[in-house]
Amino acid sequence: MNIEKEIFKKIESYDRILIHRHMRPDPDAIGSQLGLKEILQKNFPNKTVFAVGTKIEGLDYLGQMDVVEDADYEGALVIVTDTANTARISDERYKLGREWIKIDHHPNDEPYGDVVYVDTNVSSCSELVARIAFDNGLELNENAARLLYAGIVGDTGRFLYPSTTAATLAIASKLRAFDFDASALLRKVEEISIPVAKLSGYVFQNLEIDENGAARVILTNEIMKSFGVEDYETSAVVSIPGSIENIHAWGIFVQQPNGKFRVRLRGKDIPVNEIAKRHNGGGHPLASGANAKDMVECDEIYKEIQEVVGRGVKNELT
Ligand SMILES: [Mn+2]
Repeated sequence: MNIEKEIFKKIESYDRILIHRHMRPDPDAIGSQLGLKEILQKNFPNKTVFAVGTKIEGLDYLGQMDVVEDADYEGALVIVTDTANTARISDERYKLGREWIKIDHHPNDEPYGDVVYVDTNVSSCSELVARIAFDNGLELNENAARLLYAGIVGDTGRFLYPSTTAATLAIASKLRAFDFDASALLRKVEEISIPVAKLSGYVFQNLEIDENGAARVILTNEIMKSFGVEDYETSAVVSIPGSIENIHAWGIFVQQPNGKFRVRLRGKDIPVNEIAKRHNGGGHPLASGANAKDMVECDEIYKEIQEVVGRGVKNELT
């Protein structure tokens, strides 16, 4: 059976559907989750649909999570969007449903769920949800279009990254035809606070760049405290090195309250996800996350970035 048909068969057979997404959400996690919720509510008005997950810091303009009880999962269908592995699912109660479905665009290293629908060729999970909706003749409303558009904009860096295809733009165009203020939405997606603006200055000033174009910056607890910035706000500075000439790949090392480091790895044109996998993480070829227990491991990771960049640059030249 066609996988989309299989998903709709499941959706049709349940009265209650709970949609989860990943921890530390970004616009694509929220956009795909809440966009799907809007679409299901509009097209299946007799079903109860909830969006579940921890409070969404800084993304309130997209929407809110629902408050649910454990009992709501009884005999219910769970759908998880934009989440590569179960460890990253926000709110562990996803386990309480009767059946579950994975809808995602990350490499399918952990194919969890009764139905697994992963397409790594789309820019974002929001693009995938929109495509499913359009291809199956589902109706959208303004808010669903706004949410999915925000997700696509977020994951493509405003249509900058190579994951932006002709199909992405065709879907974005269909979404944009709905009556919402896309300009105001994009400004909101890109908006940063004054403390984060000042932290951005720090990143530009202190970025270590090697001769091949590998780069890193380390944001210790002390530095973040001095700027009055919380961990979740640092996502806004991750793309900064990508705007600098000759930089190919980089890492942003953010210390956590427990002293360990969360590492965001990015490549402009050189994959970094193998490095992430070696250090307790994973993700897309050009956008991954890893973990480092201390400064020694941070240095190891940076060395590995330097190696892949060095190799990449050399291959280009020979
Ligand atoms: Mn995504």
